[in-house]
Amino acid sequence: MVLSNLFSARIIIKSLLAISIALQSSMALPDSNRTDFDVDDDGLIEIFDVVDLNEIRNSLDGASLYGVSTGCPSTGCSGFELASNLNFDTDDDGTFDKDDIYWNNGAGWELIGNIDNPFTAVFEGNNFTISNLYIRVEDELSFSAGEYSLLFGALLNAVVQNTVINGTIFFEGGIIVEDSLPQVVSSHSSNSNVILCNSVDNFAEDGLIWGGRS
Ligand SMILES: [Ca+2]
Ligand SMILES: [Ca+2]
Ligand SMILES: [Ca+2]
Repeated sequence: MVLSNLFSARIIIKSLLAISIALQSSMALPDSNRTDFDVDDDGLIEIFDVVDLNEIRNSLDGASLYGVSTGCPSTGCSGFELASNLNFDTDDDGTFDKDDIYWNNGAGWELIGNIDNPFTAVFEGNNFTISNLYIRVEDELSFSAGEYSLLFGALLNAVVQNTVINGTIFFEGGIIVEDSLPQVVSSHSSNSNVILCNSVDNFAEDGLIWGGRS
């Protein structure tokens, strides 16, 4: 009797485990299901799409993505690298609007990292382009000159290189300092290098758009 009860308990536990594993795998993002997060073993985790890019904000030290570092070298991973061009016009209809993943009620992209929690790793763009990145700023007075940024909010001991960004910072109103062009990162950088990065950007305000290059 005791043996049979034990046997039943084991079957129940096994069944529960199987259900749990099935639930976990069905809930997980496809991107987090990789068997190798650093395919070329250079210590930089590959970024394949905008969802991967967005997840960097939760791994500011570059050691993992989605909390996983499977496939990184034994010394660990120390950053990220673009493995593809990225386009924030995620439904590919030619415009960035409410039907795109990171529309965010019109606020658009949230910068990666801030002064309190800066990005501290390597971001290698491999000369790929990030397109249709859009940021809406309600109060441009919160940005002092030179701090207009499209991708990163703050860097510390970081390297960002070989990245091209095509995007727009949209101001709700007010005066824009014309010689302050959008940057890949804000001026909140400490002991960091930003090398060969290019933003081909626009500022926009009240229907006016003018180009800039930094
Ligand atoms: Ca890699
Ligand atoms: Ca690997
Ligand atoms: Ca779209």
